[in-house]
Amino acid sequence: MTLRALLWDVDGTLAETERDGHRMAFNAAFQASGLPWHWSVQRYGELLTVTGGRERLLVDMDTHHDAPPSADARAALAAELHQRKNALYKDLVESGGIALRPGVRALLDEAAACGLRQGITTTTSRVNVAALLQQQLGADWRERFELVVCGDDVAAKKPDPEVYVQALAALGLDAHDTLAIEDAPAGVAACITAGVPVIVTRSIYFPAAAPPDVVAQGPGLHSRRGWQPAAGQGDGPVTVSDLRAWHARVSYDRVHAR
Ligand code: XBP
Repeated sequence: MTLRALLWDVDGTLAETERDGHRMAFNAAFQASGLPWHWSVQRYGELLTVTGGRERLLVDMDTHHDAPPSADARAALAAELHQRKNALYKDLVESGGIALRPGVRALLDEAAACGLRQGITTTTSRVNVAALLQQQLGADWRERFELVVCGDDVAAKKPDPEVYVQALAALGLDAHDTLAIEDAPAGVAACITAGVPVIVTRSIYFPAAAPPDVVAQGPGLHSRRGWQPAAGQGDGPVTVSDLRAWHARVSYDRVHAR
């Protein structure tokens, strides 16, 4: 059991995309479509238990008396709004409105320099991942990642483990040789079901403690402070050596639990 690959979640983990990104774009799409709907910061937080933007729209429509009555018409409206939202989200990220979270870029670079394989494992749409990472990492962003498994690729989104199952198959690695970085309970649940060790970088919408079966959890990759178990010495950002130390604990615990 050696750490060979990092699997990165996107929304909330690489960047705080939800409150000031997807939510704003959804609201702009409602307005552009002439709908009087609006998702407050709080309401959007409630809706984040539903993964996938289109799925989120459909769940919310159940609360609107002015939503179309038939399932087919609702599906068509959700698809139209989602497409509109994604275009608006792209504009927003292309204007530089959403930055990578502090510490992310440094860890991406260090992991690459150390020869760790890296992949993206997300329930968001491919167009949204591409828009964000092209803006933040440059035109060659795709070369940094051996695989990008998105919401478009799976039949069932997180908390279903499919995104991780697909990633492991593509990498040809055992789950124990990887480490995922997630922020949300649905992502953590997907990892645990897939047997992928996971660390949690808490985010705006998911500030609460994660379940104890995660490998480590803390306030962000920008600082070693506040992580449980403790990261290495000093105030600097989380490094590959911290990831390796956390990962080694899992290996040790698994071997000694047998
Ligand atoms: C986050 C999600 C996504 C985004 C919106 O996924 O649940 O649905 O909120 O993206 P993850 P789409 O944390 O796995 O990156 O509108 O493209 O679905």
